[in-house]
Amino acid sequence: MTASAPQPAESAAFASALELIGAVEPRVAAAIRQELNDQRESLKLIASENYASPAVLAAMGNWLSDKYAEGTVGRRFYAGCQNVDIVESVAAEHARELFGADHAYVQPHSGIDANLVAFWAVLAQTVEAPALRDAQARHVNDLSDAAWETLRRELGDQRMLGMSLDAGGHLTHGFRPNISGKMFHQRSYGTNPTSGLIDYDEVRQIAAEFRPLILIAGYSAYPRRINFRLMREIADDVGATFMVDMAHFAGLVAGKVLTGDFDPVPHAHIVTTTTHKTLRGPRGGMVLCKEELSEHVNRGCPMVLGGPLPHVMAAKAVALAEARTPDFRRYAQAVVDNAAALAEGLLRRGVTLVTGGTDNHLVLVDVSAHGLTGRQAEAALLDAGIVTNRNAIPCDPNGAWYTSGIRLGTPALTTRGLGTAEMDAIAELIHTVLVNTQPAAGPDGNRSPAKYVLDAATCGKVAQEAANLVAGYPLYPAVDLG
Ligand code: DSN
Repeated sequence: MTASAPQPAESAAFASALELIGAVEPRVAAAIRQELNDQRESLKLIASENYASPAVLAAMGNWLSDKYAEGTVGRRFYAGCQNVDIVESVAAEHARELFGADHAYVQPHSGIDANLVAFWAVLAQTVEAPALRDAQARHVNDLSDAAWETLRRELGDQRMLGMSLDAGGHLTHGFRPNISGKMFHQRSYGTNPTSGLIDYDEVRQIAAEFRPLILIAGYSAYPRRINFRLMREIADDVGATFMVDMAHFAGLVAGKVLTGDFDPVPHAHIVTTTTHKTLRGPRGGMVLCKEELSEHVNRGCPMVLGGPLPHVMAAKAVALAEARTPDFRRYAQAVVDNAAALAEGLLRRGVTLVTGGTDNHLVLVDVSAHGLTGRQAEAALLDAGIVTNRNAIPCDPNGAWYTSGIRLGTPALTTRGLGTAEMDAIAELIHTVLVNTQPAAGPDGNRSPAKYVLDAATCGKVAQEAANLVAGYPLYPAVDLG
């Protein structure tokens, strides 16, 4: 999305849409307009966010939204789904071809939903549970309480092994606050305390002891590649199903930056993802799997999903078509190059990074050396116009709320066209904020994990430089709303 002149068609399309909306509810039209302005002005380093193309956005705003289409292509619970069938088939075809998957299911509304579809598919395929087959064969609303009770009994004690939350794993990989933590008994593997890297021997040892039904790999805050060939070997040794949640790095797989041992699709039995992060599509999810799991995956709706969102599936089809182009490959490589440049810039200035660097799209900064919590660093950076999010680091003494880390990611700024020189400039800005922010006392006089002081002059100077940086790389340059 590098600089180009406003295009009359794109500008007119979005301006007309806003006019229509504004005639009914002006506050909503104003908020949409303001969101564009805010995003244009923000130096966004949230590792899980991106900017979808105007074509992807436009695919979501239309009458496909009006259609109910529970079931899947060829097996709908509603009549009149011929156009939804086309959209869903095209998205699935692109996904299969792009990722080299046997099967693609493009209905999940989010990453959590995609994971739930995958968990239930694995349970249905591997656990002898007639009640589950029965549940899948009907509409979920038709199940009696007694049927659910039987189902729970039959599923029994199932186990999942995933990456620990503070090492960068995800809540939906069997942790208590998520339903997966209630469906499965969970154990985690962490990272080596010295290198910060996954210790595959440790994973092997825990898997041998714990014997999980599902071994899951994937992360939301691990700045390194995972060797999926090794993980699959470990799963095979203990008879586990190997699942990968590639939500964060799907765009790097699509863009052929992650290949061979680092491409999950050939190695995993089942792969889930979101479509809005590095993949740069609409907000949503997707499941890819081997043929033997496809029938169970296709029962995701109505087993665990509400009615599909045909307009979002249309946008997924558009985004996946975009991801098949040479341009997208260049983009994926630039995301990783930019993350490396950001990491090098921070390291050169003495900032501590978990694992000492990155080889994917994200960087995890340990801010404890600056005497700060992640929450203080996140807020001070935001004051200075730099949008990040706080994140726990391995064995974090400040827990998941205040944390000791901030997570930085390059997918969004790379979409705007910023390159490695700008990443070095951003490293300078981040370093300036970190060294000039001091923890402050709370109302009781004690040091507070949330309060901080950043002098106004430094804050203003960094904010101005951040604004200048993004101003040079206009967002949605083809859209001029007047
Ligand atoms: N919320 C996503 C992230 O920021 O990584 C993961 O679900």
